Amino acid sequence: MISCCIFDLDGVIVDTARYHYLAWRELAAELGFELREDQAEAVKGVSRMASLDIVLRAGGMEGRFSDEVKMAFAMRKNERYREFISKMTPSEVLPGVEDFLRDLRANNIGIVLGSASKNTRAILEQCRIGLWFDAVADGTMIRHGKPDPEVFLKGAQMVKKDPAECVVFEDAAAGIEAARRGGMRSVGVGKSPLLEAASMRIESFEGFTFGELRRKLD
Ligand code: B16
Ligand code: MG
Repeated sequence: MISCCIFDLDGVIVDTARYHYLAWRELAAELGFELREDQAEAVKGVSRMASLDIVLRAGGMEGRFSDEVKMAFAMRKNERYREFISKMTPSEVLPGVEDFLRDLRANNIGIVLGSASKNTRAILEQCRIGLWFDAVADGTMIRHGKPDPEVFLKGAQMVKKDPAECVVFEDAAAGIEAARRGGMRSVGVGKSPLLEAASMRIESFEGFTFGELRRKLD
């Protein structure tokens, strides 16, 4: 049985990965190295500080800075990222997402957001999609980032749903693993080969229906 769908934000509802990349790339340039897009792939779904470690490693700079300096780097990156997301519009909600949410609503299925991002509220507001969600669990509420299941378990708890009845939609391997550890099924969204551990996969939400989800997973 499926009674609740939990959605990751970045890469599932909207494509903010591009803005994360641009902001990290600027930080890397300030530090004197070029961050390639394929190197930034690994920050998807990972918390801000863990992402910073990945970026520093890409530049061969891991272990060089104190925690204080690293906090300042992360803050600078986030300020730049906030500038990018402050210009987002509802047109950036990914194709098919709102139709699928409408379908879930019509079938009386819980709709929850589960994101590692501390900027979740700003993005939901900017793209005017916040009202779809019965509950929002985000990076401001948790202590352990994905692949720990905390953010998804928190979301399920907020709407009083049993994890076994929840399906997580994720674009990142860390999120698929978090769903598994939380006892939830998962749908890998996108083309990445890293999503093969998901219970099922879709390339995008275009044309996808709750009926198909139920047929494949129930
Ligand atoms: P912030 P998700 C994740 O969001 C992003 O995929 C990841 O790249 C980012 O580092 C993380 O949020 C933290 O974001 O710096 O805004 O707090 O995919 O879990 O929705
Ligand atoms: Mg994501």
